[in-house]
Amino acid sequence: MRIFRHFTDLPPKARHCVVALGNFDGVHHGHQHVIRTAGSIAHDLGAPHTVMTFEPHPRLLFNPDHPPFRLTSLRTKAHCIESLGVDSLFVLHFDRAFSSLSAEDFISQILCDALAVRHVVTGYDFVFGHGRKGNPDLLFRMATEKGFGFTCVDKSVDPNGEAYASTIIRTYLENGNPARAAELLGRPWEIEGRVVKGDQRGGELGFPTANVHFDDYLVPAFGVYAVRAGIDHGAGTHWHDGVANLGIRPTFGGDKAVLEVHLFDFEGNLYGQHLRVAMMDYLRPEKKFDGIEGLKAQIAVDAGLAKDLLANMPPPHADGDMLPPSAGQGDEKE
Ligand code: RBF
Ligand code: MG
Repeated sequence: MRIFRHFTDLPPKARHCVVALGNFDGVHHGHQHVIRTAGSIAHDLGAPHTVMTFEPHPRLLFNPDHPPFRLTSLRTKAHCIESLGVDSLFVLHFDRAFSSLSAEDFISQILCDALAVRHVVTGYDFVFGHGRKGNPDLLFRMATEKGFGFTCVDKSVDPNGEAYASTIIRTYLENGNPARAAELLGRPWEIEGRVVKGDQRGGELGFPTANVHFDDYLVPAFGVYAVRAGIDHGAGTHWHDGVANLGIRPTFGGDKAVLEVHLFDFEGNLYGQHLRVAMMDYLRPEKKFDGIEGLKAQIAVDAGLAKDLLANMPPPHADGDMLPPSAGQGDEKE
């Protein structure tokens, strides 16, 4: 998959494409359905299958004080999109200047002039352009006028009747239910970040941890999680089972949230490396202990529980790809 950070001077191979358009934070089941719909149209037309997304998330520009809400880093987003068989990903920088472009100009200058799109696919609730005035109705109208195709993908619900939506997934994560979030995402939720230096206390406790930098992410429920930690290995990922604490470590009077991962059966130094931390299950809230001994004993219990839970879950894919699609996706309207 090629990643373009611009839309001018594109190689001819990337133009005349079918493009799925959206913010796609999470690349959840609903997003996957939009992107796959573009894929099957691209296949039928013999055209390149592309995705266009915006970074940083437009909401950040308009509400800079908004607490972090990101479900996927650009790295994870790109990785997920690539695993759907996409040929090119356009990542457009969303700044003030870009946000002042009207919906009509976005369609005519970017989609038509620069990309020469043959077909556009969006979700039913996608809005774009200055003042968020662009929507599927406008795309339908301008598609006829300009001579490209447009498909609007309806809302789809999971087998329990709940919509695939980023906001719902965020709420599950904030409430300590990563297992349910994973069902809506179509894969476990991951925090991906560089391993930074911690305060070295983990060794003393008998549970050395890798501290993962996670500034921009949504902050899920504080507490202890059963995790799978993935280390980049060439084109693939090596996975290790583990247990993690996400929180402020009240026992030591901390105030800044950190993610500390203890990997089972692993020895080595991870400083500076990228770690993918898939949150598989939530074990308990974080607690303030009276002393180190109580905390140590509790971590041993947590580790045992995490091992048992993980042993009963399907193994991760060695290539780090998403799980295959499942049923329950809605129909699209033309
Ligand atoms: N710190 C706390 O203050 N309260 C906890 O409940 C707590 N639970 C933990 C559970 C696990 C599995 C791990 C690995 C760490 C936990 N910690 C907790 C963090 C611990 O204090 C920290 O790893 C060391 O202080 C090293 O920074
Ligand atoms: Mg949505």
